[in-house]
Amino acid sequence: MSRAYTEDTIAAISTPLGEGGIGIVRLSGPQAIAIVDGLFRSPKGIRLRDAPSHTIHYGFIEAGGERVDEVLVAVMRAPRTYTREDVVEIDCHGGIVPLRRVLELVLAKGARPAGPGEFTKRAFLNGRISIDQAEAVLEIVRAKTELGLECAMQRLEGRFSRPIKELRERLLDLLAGIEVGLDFPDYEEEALPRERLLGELEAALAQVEYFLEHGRDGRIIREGLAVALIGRPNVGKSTLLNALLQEERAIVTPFPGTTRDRLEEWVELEGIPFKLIDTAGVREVHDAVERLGVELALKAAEGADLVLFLLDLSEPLTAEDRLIAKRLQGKRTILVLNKADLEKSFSPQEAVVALGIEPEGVLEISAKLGTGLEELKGRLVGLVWEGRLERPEGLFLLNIREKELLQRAKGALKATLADARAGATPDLLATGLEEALAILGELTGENLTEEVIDRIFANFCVGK
Ligand SMILES: Nc1nc2c(ncn2[C@@H]2O[C@H](COP(=O)(O)OP(=O)(O)OP(=O)(O)O)[C@@H](O)[C@H]2O)c(=O)[nH]1
Ligand SMILES: [Mg+2]
Repeated sequence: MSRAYTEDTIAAISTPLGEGGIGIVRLSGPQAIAIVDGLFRSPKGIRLRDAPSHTIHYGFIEAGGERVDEVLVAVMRAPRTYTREDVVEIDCHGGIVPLRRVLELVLAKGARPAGPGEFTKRAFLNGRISIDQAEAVLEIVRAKTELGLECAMQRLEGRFSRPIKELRERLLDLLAGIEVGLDFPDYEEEALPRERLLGELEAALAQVEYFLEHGRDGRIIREGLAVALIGRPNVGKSTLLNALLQEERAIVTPFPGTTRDRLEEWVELEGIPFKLIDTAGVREVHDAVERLGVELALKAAEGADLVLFLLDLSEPLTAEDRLIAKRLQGKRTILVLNKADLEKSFSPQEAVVALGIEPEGVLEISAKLGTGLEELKGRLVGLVWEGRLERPEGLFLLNIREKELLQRAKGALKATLADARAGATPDLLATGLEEALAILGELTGENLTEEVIDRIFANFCVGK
């Protein structure tokens, strides 16, 4: 599979553009060293083609006798490189214009512009990393939070692919055992005792289920938990948003109907990203624009993972509060009683009874003074972990593709186990196991089709 990819040499600017334009032009492929050698002049007369692997050289990129940029060039020879091919990195210092010019020059000398993620794709195709490690590279590039980054790093280290590979090995052994039984029916009992077959299948199923279970929070860690702030006008939604963000992000006024549009902001609590959504106050309205805002607010509530339903403690409950309570039926909700710094008009119990809701929790806060906020934050974090006091290191970030494959692997293993229990023929068991193996092979990248590979790498940016 790797041969086609080692024929040409690719090049790209590997650092984000902008900010002074200092950056790296990276090349990978059999011509990488020769191409750069043709453009590089060292004051000491060093030729890159003679340079030992993993050395850095100071000099200039020149074209037509003219200096284009002052550079440091790193020479890394296959196979101990990112792509397992010859890799050259030109560290440019002159800014964006010379950086572009250097790239043009290496392209003119025969390199081809790299596609998105093509360096990482080569690392994968040349067997240096597994597909989930490649995806981890992508995740690291995009990681929004510390925890997301940590999980991505763990994947890069093979935390997920290694146990799947081991599982595959064990199933391959099992299949071999079954096939011995197929080829030599007389030895079947010796080759693979029934208890071992059942035990192995059960263990494999349990492991796949473990991955599904512990990968469940992957989306939350990567994308954040969406929390909508809902309430009638003037209860203090925007004030609470600002207090949680610790900045004046949303406009707050004493007048009802201040927020017209939904506003999204990210806040990180104990490493978990929360997407806070401030919304327009919900009330009976006649103005078309405002009605739109109200509908948007209720839509935000529907789409959110959790709703903070705000009430104003300083005023009696209103028809609007009841209307909102009705619309929030069945939604995971924390009831937030705001303005606790003022004289209270009702108790938490009274509110719950009057509104007829079953919230995950009821908290009294003062968004204005900041009291009760720590408890609210603790509640948010606690809900994410849902009492399964699993440490973050125990989690796997699963993307949709992996989840789907795990589900399918689970189905195949379950069916095979049921067959085995029912005393199915070795033939049938072998077919079931082969199916599970093929699915697991897709997970580790051993069985990926060209199309899937291209789709995965298309998500990368050029230069990675
Ligand atoms: N005393 C007191 N006043 C508060 C508190 N929180 C908010 N307020 C005040 O209540 C008023 C409305 O606050 P906002 O945050 O704009 O309320 P909102 O729910 O976003 O209102 P809309 O955007 O109109 O729906 C402002 O005058 C705030 O200063 C609080 O905890 N205590
Ligand atoms: Mg507001």
